[in-house]
Amino acid sequence: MFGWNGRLLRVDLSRKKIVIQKYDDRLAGEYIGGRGFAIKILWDEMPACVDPLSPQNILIFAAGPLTGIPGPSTGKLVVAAKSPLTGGYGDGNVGSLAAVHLRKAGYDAVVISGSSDKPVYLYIENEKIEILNADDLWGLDTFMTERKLRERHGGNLGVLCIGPAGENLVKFATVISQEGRSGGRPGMGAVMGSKKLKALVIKGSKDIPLADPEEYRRLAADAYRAIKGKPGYEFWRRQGTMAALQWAQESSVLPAYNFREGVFELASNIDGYAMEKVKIGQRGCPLCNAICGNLINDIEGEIAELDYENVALLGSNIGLGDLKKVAKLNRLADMYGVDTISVGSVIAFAMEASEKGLIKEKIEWGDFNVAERLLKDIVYRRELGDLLAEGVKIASYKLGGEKFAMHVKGLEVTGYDCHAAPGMALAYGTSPIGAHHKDAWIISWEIKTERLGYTKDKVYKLIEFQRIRGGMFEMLTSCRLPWIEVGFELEWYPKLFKAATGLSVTLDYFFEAADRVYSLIRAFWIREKRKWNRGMDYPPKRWFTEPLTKGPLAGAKLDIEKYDNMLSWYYEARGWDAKGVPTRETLTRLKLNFAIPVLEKYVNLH
Ligand code: PTT
Ligand code: SF4
Repeated sequence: MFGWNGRLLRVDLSRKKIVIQKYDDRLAGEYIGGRGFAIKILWDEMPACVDPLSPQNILIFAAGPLTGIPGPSTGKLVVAAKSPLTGGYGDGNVGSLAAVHLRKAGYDAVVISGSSDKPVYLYIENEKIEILNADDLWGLDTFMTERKLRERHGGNLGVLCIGPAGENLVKFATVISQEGRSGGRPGMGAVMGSKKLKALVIKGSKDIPLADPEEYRRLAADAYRAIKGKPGYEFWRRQGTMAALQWAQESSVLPAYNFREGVFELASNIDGYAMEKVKIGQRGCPLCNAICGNLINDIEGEIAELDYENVALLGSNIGLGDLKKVAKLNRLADMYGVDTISVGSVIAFAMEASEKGLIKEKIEWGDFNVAERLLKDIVYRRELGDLLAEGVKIASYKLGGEKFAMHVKGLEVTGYDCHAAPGMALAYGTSPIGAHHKDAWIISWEIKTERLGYTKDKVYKLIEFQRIRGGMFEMLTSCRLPWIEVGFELEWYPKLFKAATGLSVTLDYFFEAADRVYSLIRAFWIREKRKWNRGMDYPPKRWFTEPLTKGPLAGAKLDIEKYDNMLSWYYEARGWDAKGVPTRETLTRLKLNFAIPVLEKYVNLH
């Protein structure tokens, strides 16, 4: 086997048992890596309907066959588990030296089951695997944790860790690396916390087996050059994802005031150009030559890293138009290990709930001090923060306000308002983890084409994006931004894949595996929820019921019947029935026959 290491590292924290396991070639051939490995392992090994915060949940860190091999943006891995926020499949993609070291240590994934009774961290150095005491790390923020572990074990290694949010089981706690890379929005940090696992420290020194190392090196060097030569490269290095803010404002899709509006009167204070004026540096993931994390000094003079989503959700969406204050909220989220998008969304929800009298406390839009206090109260589960730490869906059940609870399947919506973007609304509705744009950021294409149309073309384009982004990139675990943002062609990936694995494939190979993974993730949701209906694939009510009142698209809202039509076309194109359940024919075609007897228990399979 080339490209893949062919080994999984299994750690049972309850029994303190460590096993290095060779896996079947078919797992690599049919599921490739990353998200593909994660869903297959969860399906096969996690008992149905377990509490996501119980020892029976399985936490997986999975890389792909290109991960860690010097080549464009291969320094990332997928972290996955059953989500405590949604109760369905959850994952995230985090850039980290840990991804590189995991592969150099000779593993493609770490599979963690059980839970420890005392705080521990996992130390992996090639074949030396230890479960070490973490009493002195418990309670520390993620910056401090990583610094301490580096002091203890040396600098040349990778760390993935949680902060107090993960320890306190905040449902949208994430896993953090390198003081600013964050992954696992649907509460992967809380799953780690429930296992009392503070960190993974990974140090690898082996060569990753390559089918044609010379060819790989040549291709990778050409590929890096190709990225650098793209016309958009220089601007990307200047602004990174922050360039999206001005575009979002001009396109009326910038979330403002809990997604009530798509424009924000103070947008120019927090956009990419405002950021450039105070930018002090850049940070990024390993093995990337298009690094995109923008560093500025926050309101306290501390270094903070900014991305579009963070600024949209902790800025315009809570009515805050001061970049240095937004940067402080962003830094705190990274330090405590909590997702910026969900925390911004629950704060916005609290502001609107206060405005509407659902909670007594006066919480004004744009009030930085209250936002900061709420963020800390969420992390430490104090007072109202304890409820908000459950996510916007549960908070709205308890407080009222379901009409303005901005989530899909329990995961809070990322940075794109969809009052006037039906294709993006469908992307959120059908994303396999809840309202995330990572699988299909169709909105830019949609705005350039027939923006307000509810067309079959849009549905097909959406599936094409899901195959590329949610499929190929999440299985390879390579960063998709050089492709979508800088114009690095997709055709490079089968070439790099061949030099790494020796397998000659076309892009269709990745897309077929993507379809398999999408249908298996859907089967997982049905198994865990024990029922399914099309309502699960709907975006938040607000976009159908309350039109935009500001900006050039004032008056726009989604049409529910037309959305429902698009959803039917989507199901048909995926080979799912009218309720969104994969049919027997689809499951058989995608080599998922093993899911048929399981699904038959819960739904009427067609
Ligand atoms: C991703 C989500 C995003 S999407 C952002 S900003 W973005 C937020 N970033 C957070 C953060 O920062 N700190 C924090 N405490 N919480 C955060 N939550 C939010 O998490 C990230 C980049 C970005 S920046 C994007 S688009 C791309 N995402 C990729 C992806 O999903 N897959 C892939 N193959 N490549 C990707 N490349 C880009 O990576 P989640 P990162 Mg992220 C500070 O994790 O759970 O998927 O949510 O990983 O290493 O930080 O890189 O405008
Ligand atoms: Fe990381 Fe940005 Fe590079 Fe992607 S483009 S690998 S997110 S630094």
